[in-house]
Amino acid sequence: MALTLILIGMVVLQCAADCCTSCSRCSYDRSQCGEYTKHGVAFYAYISKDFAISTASSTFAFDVVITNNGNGYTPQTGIFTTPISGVYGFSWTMMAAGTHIAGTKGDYGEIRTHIMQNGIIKGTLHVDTETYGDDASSTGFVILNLNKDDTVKISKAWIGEGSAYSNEQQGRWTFSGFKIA
Ligand SMILES: [Ca+2]
Repeated sequence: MALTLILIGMVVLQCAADCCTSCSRCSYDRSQCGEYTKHGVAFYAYISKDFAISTASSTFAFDVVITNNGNGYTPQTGIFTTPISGVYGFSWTMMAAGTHIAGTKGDYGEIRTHIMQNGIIKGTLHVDTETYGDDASSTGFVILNLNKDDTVKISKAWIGEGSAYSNEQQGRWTFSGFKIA
């Protein structure tokens, strides 16, 4: 009897876990799937300060987290790890500076970025300014089919030059995403 109850309990627990990613496998109450169904999967983060583009690491770590429902985004690495399979939208914004605000010299801000799914390029943005006081900004949006544990990140695609703004006055670098369906 006890063994039967344990086995039933294990099946129910397994069923609950599966139903957060594949509800067709059992008739479990999805309200028990916790935050995935209560608040969806959605994140928004930005970079906290201006920086020299040439010294930026290969993956941008958007260090200030405003929203992180489902805890898919990790600010220390800049990587979103898909908590539940589905269709997702992602947006990112970058801002090149027409000043040397981060201590750079020579040409003003220029940078190209890729949005990567599991290391594969899914989108590209490029900004460039050559004139003092003339800034450049660009925003991209992509829709991706993601499996659980797929990773999405913003990568530096080229060494770049000059400074980047990320502040309250001139604008910020941002990275956001959300589950559509
Ligand atoms: Ca430039």
